[in-house]
Formats: sequence, C-alpha cells, structure tokens
Amino acid sequence: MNYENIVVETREKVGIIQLNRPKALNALNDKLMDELGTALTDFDADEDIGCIILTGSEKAFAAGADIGAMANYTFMDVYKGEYITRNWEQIRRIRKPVIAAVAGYALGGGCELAMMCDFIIAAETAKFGQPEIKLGTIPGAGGTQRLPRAVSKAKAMDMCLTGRMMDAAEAERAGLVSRIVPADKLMEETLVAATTIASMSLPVVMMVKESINRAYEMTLNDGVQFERRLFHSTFATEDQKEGMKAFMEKRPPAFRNL
Ligand code: CO8
Repeated sequence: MNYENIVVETREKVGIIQLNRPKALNALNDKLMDELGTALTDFDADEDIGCIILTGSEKAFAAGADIGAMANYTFMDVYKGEYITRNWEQIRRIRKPVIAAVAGYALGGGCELAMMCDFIIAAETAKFGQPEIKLGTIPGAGGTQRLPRAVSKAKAMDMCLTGRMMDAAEAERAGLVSRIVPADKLMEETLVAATTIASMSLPVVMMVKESINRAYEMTLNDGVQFERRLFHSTFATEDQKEGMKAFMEKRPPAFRNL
C-alpha cells in the first residue's frame, strides 16, 4: 500500500506507523486519518503482528488537527461528519495493543490521538497540550474526557482552560505517560516494549487490553466480574497450559496464539 502521509514498516512481530507530514508538524487531516485507519486495520488483521507502535518525528508527534483545513468549516460541514470527525475513532476499534511513542509536540488532536493509544512512552523532549481554547474551540476527540481520567480534573482543567503545555516530566508525574526515555532511544525502547508484548499470547494480550479498557466504562464490581470471566476463559486456551507448563519446566514458553 502506498501512503502519502504515513510511513508503515514491520519489525518482526511489531507494526510501526510513523506520521509523516513534517512540514506541518504532522498536523492531522482527513487524508492522514484515513491512511492511519487503514494501516491500523491492516496490522490488526495481520496474524504475524502482535503489537503496533504509532509515532511521529523528533519535533512533533502531531501538532493537532490541521488548522488550515479546518479554519473555514461550517457547523454543517463538521456536524454531518464529512470532515474531521468521520474517521477519528478507528484507532479505538483496534484490538491489538497500540503504543504511542511521543517526541516533541503532542498538541490538540495530537495529544488526543496519543491518549487513544493504549499507553504512551515519551521522549524527554515530549510536550503535551490541549491548546484549542486559544483557537476559539475546544478539544473534539476526547481531550476533555480522557485527560481528566489520566491526569486528574485539576490538571485537565488547567491545561484545557489555559492551553499551557505539560513537559514529559510533569506528564509522567501526572500519569499521562508510562515512562520517559532519552530522545535518541525513543524508538529503541518502544520497540523493546512492543517486542515483549508481541512475544506473549496474542489472545491473552487482547483480553488484558479489553479488560483494562472496561475499567473506564464499568462500575468496579461489574469490571471485576468481567475480568473474572476473561480470567476463567484463559483456562480454555492452549497458551495458558503452555505458559504454566513452561514455568514449571523452567524454560521460556512457546505461545502459539491458541
Ligand atoms: N495545523 C496546521 N499546520 C500546523 C499546525 C496545525 N495544527 N501546527 C503547526 N503547523 C504548521 C505551521 O503552520 C508551520 O507551517 P509553515 O511553515 O507553512 O508556516 C509549520 O507547521 C511549523 O510550525 P511553526 O512554524 O509554528 O513551528 P514552531 O516551532 O514555531 O511552533 C508549535 C510549534 C508550538 C507546535 C506551533 O506550530 C503551534 O502552536 N501549532 C498549533 C498547535 C495547535 O493549536 N494545535 C491544536 C489544533 S486544534 C485541534 O487539534 C482540534 C482537534 C479536534 C479533533 C476532532 C476530531 C473528531
């Protein structure tokens, strides 16, 4: 597949998608989001892929939705879903883990896209922000919903109301990112994490993702019940038999995704 706005590659069982509009700091437009949706769906369907990395450039993961493209949209353009809103949710339908590897700016829709991934590994240069208020609009892809869940109401209000950026250290303290790595090690470290995940049993990995995501949608009691049933169902897999047998035989497991 030939893409104009993203670069796609595979490293063993890891699929890598790099946002690639460097002149616009990877500003997200409809075409890019269509391509991203297609690449994610293809990796999700590819039996040889166990984990996906989404990344940008050294300067920007993504500096937001494309302001130039949006500037003259009318309410009807956006409400009817033909522009910007139509293809943003595809990433949420991906069942394999998606790691955001963020260096530089992750602003507006870029911050929201990173938050739609399963976790964020940040270079020490990463900067997160929801500056839409400075443009006379508000976050439109979950910023006002995912940010407070990730970093607390106080910090989310602060960031969305003032439009200020959070650096990597603050983002890690607040729980927005899982870890910070040196900028020149971002892909290397993220690949280690992705390769580790891809070496596990894929159906069990998918259950972990599904179960953790339910924590945001369910009461604690319902969530624990949901988790319990998934836990029970792992005992129907060959990979659970292999994983526990390998432990007892003091050898690495050979999962077959069965
Ligand atoms: N859209 C379009 N172009 C952009 C964007 C953007 N978001 N960000 C940067 N660019 C372009 C600049 O216009 C510039 O282009 P040119 O060279 O042709 O003038 C180029 O990228 C480089 O940018 P700068 O010269 O500004 O670089 P600086 O290093 O001086 O500054 C910043 C970097 C601080 C990142 C600055 O570019 C900036 O503030 N960008 C805008 C950030 C922003 O406001 N983002 C939020 C956009 S709104 C949004 O994301 C809403 C999402 C809603 C999603 C809804 C889906 C359902």
